[in-house]
Amino acid sequence: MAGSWCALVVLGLLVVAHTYEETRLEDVIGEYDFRIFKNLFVNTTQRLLEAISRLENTAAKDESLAELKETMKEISESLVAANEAAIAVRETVNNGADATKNELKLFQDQILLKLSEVNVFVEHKTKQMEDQVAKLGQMSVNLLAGDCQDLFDLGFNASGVYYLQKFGRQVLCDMETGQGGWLVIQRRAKVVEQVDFNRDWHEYKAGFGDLETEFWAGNDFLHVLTNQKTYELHVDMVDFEKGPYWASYNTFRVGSESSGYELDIGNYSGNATDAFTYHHGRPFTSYDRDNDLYIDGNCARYFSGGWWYDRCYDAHLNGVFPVTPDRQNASFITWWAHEDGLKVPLVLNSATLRVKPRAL
Ligand SMILES: [Ca+2]
Repeated sequence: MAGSWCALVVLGLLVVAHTYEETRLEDVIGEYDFRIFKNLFVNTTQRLLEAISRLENTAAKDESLAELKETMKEISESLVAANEAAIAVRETVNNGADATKNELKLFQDQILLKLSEVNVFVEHKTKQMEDQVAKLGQMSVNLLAGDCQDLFDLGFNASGVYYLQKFGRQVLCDMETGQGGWLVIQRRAKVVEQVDFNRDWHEYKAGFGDLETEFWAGNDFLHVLTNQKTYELHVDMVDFEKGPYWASYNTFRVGSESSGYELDIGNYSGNATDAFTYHHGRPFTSYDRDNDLYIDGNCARYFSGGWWYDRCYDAHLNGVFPVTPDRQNASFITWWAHEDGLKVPLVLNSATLRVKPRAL
């Protein structure tokens, strides 16, 4: 539509020129000057038309940016040339009769008005194209975003749910804690509608729950996610009596399904005691797939919830919330801590696991 409008404007310019050609301009400024002016004018409008047509047809992709800039340069030159032509005509007849001068002044004003309209259109079009190119540029980078850190680096600094095109899935990003760029892989909270974490192998493989409340990101995703770069893991927990605790691991990687999603975890720091390293090297166990080291049974059946059980756990963040928290019964969502030389369980009201690429 904009292209048609513009073509009309240019056609209008040609009509104006043609009208003057048939009336008095030629007589006033002389046939020679008029021919020079007319050629210049027709040539200029023709170049404008071509440039605008190219602008309309330019595919909005990265490599078109150079072409777009070249087109804009041509249009800009055309506008300058058209204006110079008009000034030249006025100067040619500067000594003519007042009536003629007025007529030419009117003609030049018309040209300038039309040209300014074309200029506005071209500016608008340029802005539109630049926006498109910028958007496409961002999209193509977005396609490569493999985690929340990548998104953060692209300028997405608000926490919330994002779509990772690379994996075709939504993820929850924490862009505020620490330096931001955290991808939340698990969340437990006491909410009105608790998510059941007592799931089978395939459900843990695919992931389940609600990113807004409680969820497990999925073992397949954990595998591909944590094998892109070297990731660190941060655990936030809140004990029902003692308040918040944290544990950080400089290494966190999950193996492929053929390894049983074997856990590679290490280099603890925090205030919660290192309970997770106990699970290093263990494959995942769900109630329907026993990969644990407990000979007499399946840890996921005993304690509910899939996990990297050993014999059975020091940390178990996929367990159930006790109806009444009780430190004597650590069969629930638990993290074993050492306090005052004693091994005591933290009994949790909430837990969050989040990862980000380890800083170099
Ligand atoms: Ca077993």
